Amino acid sequence: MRTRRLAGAAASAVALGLLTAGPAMADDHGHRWGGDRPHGESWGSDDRADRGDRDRGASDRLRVTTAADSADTAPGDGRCADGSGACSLRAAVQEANALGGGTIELGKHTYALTLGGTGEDAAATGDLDVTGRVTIRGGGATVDARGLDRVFDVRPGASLRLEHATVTGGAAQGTGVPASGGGLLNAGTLHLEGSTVTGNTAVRAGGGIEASAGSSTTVHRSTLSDNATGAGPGNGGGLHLTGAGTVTVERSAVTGNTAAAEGGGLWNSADGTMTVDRSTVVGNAAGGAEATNGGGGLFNDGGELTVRRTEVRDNRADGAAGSGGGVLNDQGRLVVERSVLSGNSSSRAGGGVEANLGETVLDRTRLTGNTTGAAPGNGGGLHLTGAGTVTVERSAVTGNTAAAEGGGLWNSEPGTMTVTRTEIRDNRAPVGPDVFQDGNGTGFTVDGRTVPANGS
Ligand SMILES: [Ca+2]
Ligand SMILES: [Ca+2]
Repeated sequence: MRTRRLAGAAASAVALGLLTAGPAMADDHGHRWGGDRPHGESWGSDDRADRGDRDRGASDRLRVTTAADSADTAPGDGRCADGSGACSLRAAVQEANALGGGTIELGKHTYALTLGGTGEDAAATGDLDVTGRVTIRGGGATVDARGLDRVFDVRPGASLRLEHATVTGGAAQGTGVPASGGGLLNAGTLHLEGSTVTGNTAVRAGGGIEASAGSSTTVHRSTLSDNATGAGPGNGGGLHLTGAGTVTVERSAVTGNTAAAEGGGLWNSADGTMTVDRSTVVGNAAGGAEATNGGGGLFNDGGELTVRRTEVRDNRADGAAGSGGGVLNDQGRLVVERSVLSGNSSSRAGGGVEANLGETVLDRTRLTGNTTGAAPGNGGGLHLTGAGTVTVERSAVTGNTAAAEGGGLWNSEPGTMTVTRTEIRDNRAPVGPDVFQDGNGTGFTVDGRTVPANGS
């Protein structure tokens, strides 16, 4: 098998030569993450939270008694009370802030924000500004900003732990930071537990969540769905990170979010560290028209992005030259492990993954059924632009389609693409159905054999 020449029959030779690597990856993969689908699990209470709350004692517990939106009459007096003596969510946040922190308990109701006034940072009007260490036990509550402002604003140095609540109806408007984070803006520490951020919008970035420089954000057993960014510039439909910060998305679902430019689901910054583990990133879309726009599911703007035991499916980079239907790694480091990227699509290149320079690693990952359209349509599974490096090991590249070249994998002329122990078969393209080497490049090897240039 290994003595066969690739030229002219690259597809079949590669496919046959690599079949031996397939079963190990498939078994490993199926075993590792089959039981971790977020939607299959109930939102059980978090043991750590329960312990921490008990330790704090009851004095800082604030039980909300009205769904009305009203301000606390005297923040810091130890009483959560509006003018009528009731404890509203806003009054509880104000009181907790004034005390340095506290635990707020909601009921299974809708708490609508009705006190308008954006740009105020003490929770008196507009969004609910968190300036202390606050835990909100949602108990199935919905907090709806009804479009008057975003919902929560976690200020620098503050922390918010939001459990079992839905955040919706938020709108971040204007320009710059105020136009970011439709549902939540986090400049401190944010932990979402068993919560849903859905139906929020931001003009600039972070339709669901904007994580500011220096922040730490954890999304655990939670859902980011149907959030959107507008066109200013429109990055990170579900979540966007600006500057240095960390974002961890675990056992969560990122679905149906849209970004006008980049990162329909999630967008990572040049100085950011983002990890997505045991999650689903499904049905998101990014509409940017440039070749470096896109990343329907995820966009990495030069930072560190790790995707592990995660399903990235049916995402779209549908702008004119949009690339990276599943993921676009723009000059950063992307590691995808034990994951599945399937059914993603792009207009220009990289139906599954577009790598623009940078370093991209796919390990024990299945790239299947991805497509790239006719603009020009290269690299149905994965496409590398420029002098980057791509490593694919113990993986499968099957059933992907490109309108022009490289149905499975497409390597640029100066690129280095190293593929080992990977099953490559049943991909389709007019030229190089499984693999394609552009120009006179010699950097594309499959199990040590150089893929001949098809583009020369
Ligand atoms: Ca008070
Ligand atoms: Ca406010």
